[in-house]
Parts: sequence; C-alpha cells; structure tokens
Amino acid sequence: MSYELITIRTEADKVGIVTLNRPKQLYALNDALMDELGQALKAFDADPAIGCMVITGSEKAFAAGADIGAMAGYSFAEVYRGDYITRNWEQIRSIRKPVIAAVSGFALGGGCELAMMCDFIIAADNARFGQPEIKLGIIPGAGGTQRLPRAVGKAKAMDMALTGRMMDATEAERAGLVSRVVALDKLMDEALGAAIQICDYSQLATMAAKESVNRAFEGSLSDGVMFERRLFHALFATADQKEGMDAFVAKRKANFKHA
Ligand code: DAK
Repeated sequence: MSYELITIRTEADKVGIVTLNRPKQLYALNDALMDELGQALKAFDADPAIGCMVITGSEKAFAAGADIGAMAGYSFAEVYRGDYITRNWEQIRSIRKPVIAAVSGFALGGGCELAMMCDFIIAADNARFGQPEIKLGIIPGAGGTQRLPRAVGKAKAMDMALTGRMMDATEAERAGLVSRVVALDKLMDEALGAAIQICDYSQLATMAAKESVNRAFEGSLSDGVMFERRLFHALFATADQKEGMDAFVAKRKANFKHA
C-alpha cells in the first residue's frame, strides 16, 4: 500500500509508526489524509507482529487542524447532508491496539482532537495544544468539547474552547492532557521506548487494558468496574497470564506469545 499524505514504517519489527506528511500546510488534516491514516492504522492493527502504534508529525507541527481552505466554502446543507468527514475521523476509535501520539509543535483544532483520540500523548517541550475553532466562527467538531474536559476539567476546557488560546507542554502535562514531556530531540526515543515496552507485554492484556480504561469514559462507575472485572477474569484463560506469573515466580523475564 502506498500513501501520499502520510509515511509509515515499523520499528523493531513490532511498532507501527505513522508520520503525517503535509508540511506545506502544517499537516492540516483533510479527507484524503484521514483516509490514509485510517487505512494505515487498520493495517497495523490487523498485523499480529505489531503491538503498538505511534502517530507523529514534524518538529514544527503535529497537525494545525482540519484544512481551513478546504472547509471554507461549504454550506450547512453540504456538511450536514454529507456528514462532513465523520466517516474517516471515527476510524481511529476502532483501533484495538494501543496508539501513542508523539506531539511536537502545534496540535490545534482537529490536530489536538486527533492527539486526544490516541490512547496517550507524549509531548515535546515545544508542543502547543489548542482548540482555536472559535476564531473561525465554528466550534470543535471531532470531539474537542467532549475529550478536552474529560482530560483537563471544565475550567481549562472552557477557557480553551471559548478564548482559543494555546496551552504549552508544561501546562498540558500539569492539566493531565499529556502523560510525559520530554526535550524535542528525545521525543521519538521516548515514544518508541514506551511503544516497545507495551509491545513486549501480552497483546491480549494491553488490548484489554485499553478497552477497560476507555470504558471509564462511558457509562457509570459500577458498570465500568464490572466490565474491568470480567476482562480481568477472562485473562486467566490466556497462556500469557500463566507465562507472566510463572516468570515472576521463577525470577525470569516473561516471554509472551500473545495467546
Ligand atoms: N488549514 C490549512 N492551512 C493551514 C492550516 C490549516 N488548519 N494551518 C496552517 N496552514 C497553512 C498556512 O495557511 C500557511 O500556508 P501558506 O501561506 O504558506 O500557503 C502554512 O500552513 C504555514 O502557516 P503560517 O504561515 O500561518 O505559520 P505560523 O507559524 O505563522 O503559524 C499557526 C502557525 C499554526 C499558529 C497558524 O498557521 C494557525 O493559526 N493555523 C490555523 C490553526 C487553526 O485554526 N486550526 C483549527 C482549524 S479548524 C471534524 C473534524 C475536524 C475538525 C472539524 C470537524 N469532523 C469529524 C466533523 C477540525 C476543525 C479544525 O481543525
């Protein structure tokens, strides 16, 4: 499969890396790019050798949002009837293996929303996050008003959505939007280190952990805890659970077979 707006590669034969590739437009996200991103992630998700994915951009920008030029001329009738870019923006939500966003530079609008759709964000110290859609006469359209308050709370989410201001990496980490901040030149090392660590665990367990944490954002606490409990019980049916616990008892490194 060849791509024009993204590049893909693997690291250590087990991490799938997608790099957004529209540098002239600061990685602005359009329909074709989102199609390619969805296809690449689905292919990695279906590949048994791949245990984790990383999405990244460039030093200057992760993605500066949806392509404003492409959106500018649309009418309500067109975006509503055509369900504007809903189809391919939702694909990332169906990815079952962990996906890390490695963010440097601008992650604005749809770029910030894309990062938030990933399972966690590792940021370079030059990262800037924002939902500046209000400046364009619109509001976030890919989950920004829903995922941002869940990540940083109402006060900061309202501040960002209503003023359009950017949050730097330090504030983003303090607020809980990103899990780690590292020097720009260490960003990919840090993201790949985390990804390889995840790949070395049982895929069944990492997929179950992802599914269960995501449940925390849907429905009630008691339903979420019951969901977690059932997945926890189910993992005792895997060879990887036996291997993980046997290895601990024998004081050796576990060799998971993802089965
Ligand atoms: N779209 C198109 N082109 C963009 C762009 C964007 N979002 N952001 C930057 N560019 C282009 C600039 O026009 C410029 O192009 P040339 O003039 O060189 O041809 C080039 O990238 C470099 O940008 P600047 O010259 O502006 O660079 P600066 O360093 O001065 O400023 C900046 C960087 C990121 C602060 C600035 O470019 C900026 O403010 N960009 C716009 C950011 C923004 O407003 N983003 C939100 C867009 S709205 C949905 C899914 C998603 C969305 C909605 C619905 N559904 C699923 C329904 C998302 C909406 C959005 O993201």
